[in-house]
Amino acid sequence: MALVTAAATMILVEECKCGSMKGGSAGARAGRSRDFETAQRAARRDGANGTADHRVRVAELPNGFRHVIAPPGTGGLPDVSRLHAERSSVTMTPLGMSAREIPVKNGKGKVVTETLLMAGSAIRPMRTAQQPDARSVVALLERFAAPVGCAAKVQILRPFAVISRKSYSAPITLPIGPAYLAATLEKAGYPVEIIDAIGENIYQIVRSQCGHYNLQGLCTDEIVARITPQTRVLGISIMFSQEWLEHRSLIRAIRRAFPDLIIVVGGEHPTALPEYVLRDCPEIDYLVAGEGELTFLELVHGLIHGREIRDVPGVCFIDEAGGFVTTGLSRRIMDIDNLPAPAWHRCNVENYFIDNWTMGIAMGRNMPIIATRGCPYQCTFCSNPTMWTTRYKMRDVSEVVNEIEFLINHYNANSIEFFDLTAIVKKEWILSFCKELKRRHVDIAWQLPSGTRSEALDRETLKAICDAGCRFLVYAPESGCEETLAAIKKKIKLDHLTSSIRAAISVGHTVKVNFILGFPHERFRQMIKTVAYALKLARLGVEDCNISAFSPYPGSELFRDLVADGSVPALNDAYFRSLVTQFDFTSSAAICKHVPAGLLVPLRIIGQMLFYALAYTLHPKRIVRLVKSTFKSRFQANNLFEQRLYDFIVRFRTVRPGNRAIRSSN
Ligand code: B12
Ligand code: SF4
Repeated sequence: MALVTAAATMILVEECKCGSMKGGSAGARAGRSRDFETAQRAARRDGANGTADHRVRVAELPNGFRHVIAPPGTGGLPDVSRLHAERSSVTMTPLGMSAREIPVKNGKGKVVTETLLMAGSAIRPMRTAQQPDARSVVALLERFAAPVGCAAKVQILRPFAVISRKSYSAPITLPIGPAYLAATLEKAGYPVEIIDAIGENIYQIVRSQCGHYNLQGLCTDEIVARITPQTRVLGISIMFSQEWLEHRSLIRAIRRAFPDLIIVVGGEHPTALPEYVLRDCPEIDYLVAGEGELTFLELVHGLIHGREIRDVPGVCFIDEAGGFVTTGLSRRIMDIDNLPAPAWHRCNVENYFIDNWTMGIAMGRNMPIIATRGCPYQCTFCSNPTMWTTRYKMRDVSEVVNEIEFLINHYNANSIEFFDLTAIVKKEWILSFCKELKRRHVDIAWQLPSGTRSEALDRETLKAICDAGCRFLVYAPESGCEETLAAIKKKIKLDHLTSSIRAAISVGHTVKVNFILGFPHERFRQMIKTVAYALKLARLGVEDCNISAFSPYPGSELFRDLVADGSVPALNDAYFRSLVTQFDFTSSAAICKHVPAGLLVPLRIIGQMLFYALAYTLHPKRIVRLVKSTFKSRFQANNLFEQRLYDFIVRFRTVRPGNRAIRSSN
């Protein structure tokens, strides 16, 4: 990695006592404009030609101010709170933006405007498709194979679930990401194990120390006890940003118990905020940004052989000088059909079947699958453009059906859930998938619970997927207001969506719709349109609806914009806690500029209640069906509402005092 030339000669980077970056040079001290402009130019140039210095530089200015320069690709500014505390006259944003005018106080207390240059592609959604990995999976499995007789073990941890204490529900699923990682390492010959903290103790729910969350699964001590002395590398999957605070504490506890263990994290959250995560939790050694299988394999191989890992694409770390080193996002795997199938034999799959823990409608033995990776769209509230970029890869239809057959034969699976970001993009793909299921007489229910787009879902496709076993279909329009849809770049037409939903219901699908209220720009009347649209869909026969409150997830375009305009002032505990809105109706965290939380929260609750009131009273057969289901020896939910109700009862029984009472976490 090349270092910035001109700027580096003038601005020295050194580690200061507090661990934040401190820079100073004769040139920088001599005059603001020359140094600052030079550094700014250098940062821009190096960002453009891809040779960015991945260090954040802080230029000392003669008036006592500091300018923080984080060239594109660095992931923004770390540790600003400390810099801030050090020199309180300077106002700084918590994350990097390209160039921002900020009001600062000069030495005499007068407010002046300064330009603060910061940038970070890691928090800026990628507008292009990530580079493909030119290397083949098979070749890499060979090239990075474990040394003969390798004794160094790799464990992959999926931590406990972090659920708001006031949550009415929160789905629990099998860990498909870790299962993919384990399969790849196993195929390359490494001794590997998955610690699925949720699956290994699914009925244990403990209260977090801060009192805000319930933690489901193995608790910290139990996870630490599961790490073996032979383990050389511990990979930790961190998916949700809202779980970060508790998972950070867990990582700290693991580090205390195992000072020499190499800790690597990956997943959506670290990918969105790589530098922040590494600096916020120095107990982590390496971070993998983006798609994980091949990068993790190469990293593990390098670590076990004691090789230099600075050039492994997709790896980030803090170097000895305190600089943030990154090789960017991992390159996208092109031949995903050659990736080894998820290593379910390393998880306690059966535990998930006991009380039907899953994302969609539980049918007894639901198992997840992924048929596509990435999404070609760029909705502004979604982190996909940062994590997977716009590169969209579909697996070969016959490979997907092979995997389904395997799950039926080995796990007796009776329902397959697609965890794809947006499963149905290409009509030809889904039609040939249906054809293949029929040709092979694969008789299984399958579901699309994570939400899909409607473009490819015309009557012909809807009929085909229904005939081929699709039992639950989730559309994700997000809004019922065209203006909002345009603002969030959702790129759907409501009339087209409505006719697709109408057709879906008429061919026999159980349909759910997802909405979000409270986008930053939204006005009350626009939100009302969304609620009204939801109610219209209830009348049409849609069975389920989720109205969530907008949360600015790291990695999304809206998150970046809200940081830029100061609406997200700092990445602190309060921010991460504010993200827990999904299954907690009491959460009043709202970032909408025109509608206060006091109005948004009741609107969400009323919208949701009215939807279900209509969905049941206008379709009384559903009430009869629900009553019948409750009298069956094993409850069978007919839609997601009933499924979540069931989950709620199971959790309630689990945590009821006198039964398996909630304990405090350690
Ligand atoms: C299934 C799913 C769920 C399931 C649970 C999934 C699980 N396993 O726990 C349920 C239904 C519970 C769920 C709930 C929610 N979800 Co969700 N969900 C997904 C979804 C659709 C699929 C996840 C998945 O399995 N991906 C496929 C696997 C292969 O990818 P992966 O896990 O990311 O792993 C790869 C890499 O990340 C990396 N990797 C992962 N871990 C590690 C570890 C190491 C060491 C390394 C090296 C690499 C690595 O390598 C893996 C293989 O390439 C994703 C979107 C998506 N397709 O990713 C959203 C997504 C993860 N969900 C999201 C959100 C926001 C939520 C909710 C808040 C509700 C909502 N608005 O949708 C809740 C929160 C729940 C909670 N507990 O807090 C966001 C997360 C954003 C964020 N930064 O937090 C996502 C990204 C969707 C989006 N684009 O907005 N979700
Ligand atoms: S919200 Fe859905 S369609 Fe939009 S970018 Fe994210 S995954 Fe793609």
